[in-house]
Amino acid sequence: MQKCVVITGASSGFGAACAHAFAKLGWRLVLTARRGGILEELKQELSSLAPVHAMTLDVRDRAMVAAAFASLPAEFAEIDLLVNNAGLALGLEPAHQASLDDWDTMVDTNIKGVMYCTRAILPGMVQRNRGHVVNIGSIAGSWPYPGGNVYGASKAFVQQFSRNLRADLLGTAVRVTNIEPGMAETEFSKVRFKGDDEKAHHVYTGTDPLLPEDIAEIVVWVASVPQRVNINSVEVMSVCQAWGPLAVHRPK
Ligand code: NDP
Ligand code: 8X3
Repeated sequence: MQKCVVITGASSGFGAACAHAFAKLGWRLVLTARRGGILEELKQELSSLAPVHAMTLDVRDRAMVAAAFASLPAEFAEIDLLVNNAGLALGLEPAHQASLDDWDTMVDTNIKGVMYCTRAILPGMVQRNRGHVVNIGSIAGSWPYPGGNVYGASKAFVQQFSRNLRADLLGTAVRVTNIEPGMAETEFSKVRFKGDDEKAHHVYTGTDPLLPEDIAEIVVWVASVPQRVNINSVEVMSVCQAWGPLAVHRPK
C-alpha cells in the first residue's frame, strides 16, 4: 500500500501545496485544518489521484487532536509522514505594544499544536519503527527581526523540539526534519495583518518570494531520500532575500 501523510494546515499555502505534491505521488492523504469547507473542495480535487481523508481540526485543541488521530479510518491509520505545518504569525508590533491575545494564539498554535499532533502520532511510528516528522519552522526561529518577538520564539521552539525529537528517537528508524523557510507568498501576511490585503500585498510587492510549491518540493525531497538519511534541517530563502547588518542606535 502507498504511504500515508498527515498534513496540518492543508487548507492554504504550504499545506495545500504539500497535499497536491503528495497526491501526485499517490500517497494516502489525511488533510486537516479549521476550514473544513476548503478541505472538502481539496478532497474533491485530489481524490482522482489518491485516497483522501479530510478532517476539520484545530491543532490548539488537545482533546480534539488526540481524538481525531485515535479514530482515523483503518486505511489512514498507519501514518508514515506527519507534516506539522499549521501555524501563523499575528501582528508586527514591538513587544511592549503587542497583543497578549495574539501571543497566546501563536504559542497555542505554533508550539502547543506541534506538541499535540506529534505526541498523538509519534507512538505509532515508533511502534512500527517507521515514520517521519517534518516540522515547518522558519528563518524567524534563528534570525531575529523587529516585531518577530513571539512568532520567532515559537519557531525557535520548533527548531529545538525537532532536534530533541531526534535525540529521543535515536535507535529507531523514525526521522525528523525542520524546514525553515524565509519569505513566501501565501495567506501568511493576510493572517498576520488580520485581513488587511493592502498591507499583506505590500510585503511581496516588487519581490520574487518563495512559492508554496517550492516548500512542497523540499518536503517531498526530505521524505524521499534513502531511509538511512535524516535531513535535520533545511534553511531556505528566496534569492531576493538575505540578512541585513546588525542594527545600531545612534542617539543624535
Ligand atoms: P497560510 O496562512 O497560507 O496557511 C496556514 C495554514 O495553517 C492554513 O491552512 C490554516 O488553516 C492553518 N492553521 C492556522 N491555525 C490553525 C489551527 N489553530 N488549527 C489548524 N490549522 C491551523 O500560511 P503558510 O502556508 O505560509 O504557513 C504554513 C506554515 O509555514 C506556518 O507554520 C508558518 O509559520 C510557516 N512559515 C511561513 C512562511 C511564509 O513566509 N509564508 C515562512 C516560514 C514559515 P485554517 O485557517 O483553515 O485552520
Ligand atoms: C515567516 C517568515 O520572515 O516573515 O516565517 O518571519 S518571516
